[in-house]
Amino acid sequence: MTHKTCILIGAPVDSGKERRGCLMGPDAYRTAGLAEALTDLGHRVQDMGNLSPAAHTPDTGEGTLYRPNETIAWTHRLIRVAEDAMARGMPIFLGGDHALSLGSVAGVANHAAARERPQFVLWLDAHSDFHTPESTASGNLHGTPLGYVTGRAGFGGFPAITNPIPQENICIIGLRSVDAAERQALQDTAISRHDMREIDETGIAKPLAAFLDRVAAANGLLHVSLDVDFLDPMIAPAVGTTVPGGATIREGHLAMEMICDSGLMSSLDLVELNPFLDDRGKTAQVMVDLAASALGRRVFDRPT
Ligand code: 5AB
Ligand code: MN
Ligand code: MN
Ligand code: MN
Repeated sequence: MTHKTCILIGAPVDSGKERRGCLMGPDAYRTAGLAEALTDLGHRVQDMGNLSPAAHTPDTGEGTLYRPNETIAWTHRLIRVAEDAMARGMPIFLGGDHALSLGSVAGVANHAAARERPQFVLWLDAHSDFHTPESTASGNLHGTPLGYVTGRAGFGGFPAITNPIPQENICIIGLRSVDAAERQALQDTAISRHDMREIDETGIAKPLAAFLDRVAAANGLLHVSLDVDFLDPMIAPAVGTTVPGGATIREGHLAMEMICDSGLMSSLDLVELNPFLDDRGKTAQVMVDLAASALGRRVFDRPT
């Protein structure tokens, strides 16, 4: 693969849900050797360190949403950082919980629109994250990024979405926990959705290859958002929202290798790692290994 400038962006967002600990994620990825793994593959690596949210009024704890002001402030900050980083290389957002993707995805979409390229999003997650602040029952905004970036109503107070991601440009793989309100809202969308039953029946390669073909045919940019809970909790326990029956190591690596072979990935989120819940760093290591696979690591040189 061609060598990239990987821009590591520490985004210790921890406001997207009540259970704390995702703020330690960026340093866990560094400790597990992410920069070294990418450098060994021949990439240039720039680490921007850890960001903080824009200035904001402290959250009061009133209302149904958990820490909205802080998440809004992160969104402002990350949109700008994502736009800047896209002009310089391939941003890799080190989460932080999935609320960071309100900003990362909105920002990369702005960049794509300025370059007149269609933006595509691959969402690897047990959940669909398609809530709005009005539909969420938990009040946890890490369940809303796909709702936000597709331009759903109900995000008053958040930065306005200038370049919504078209529904047909989104593919979710790994689903096994979708709330009734999300299911209802997703029903009438063109978002491609692949649950674990489908993966069990047909394998992960089929829906992923079909999506990557669509991205390539449209000359699109591809943002990959990898939620730790896409993986089975047996191999990736360090996440607050474990759901049994997730992707295996083999499915995870196959997906990343196919993404690598496509040459399409232009930005990446590594989200929801909670090192406080990890088992001797094993989840951080799995996530680093998957990122390395997406950027060219091969355990075996296949004859062509
Ligand atoms: B994650 C749930 N749908 O809204 C909610 O981990 C879970 O970023 C959201 O995918 C999970 O609280 C958000 C029950
Ligand atoms: Mn998620
Ligand atoms: Mn999830
Ligand atoms: Mn989660």
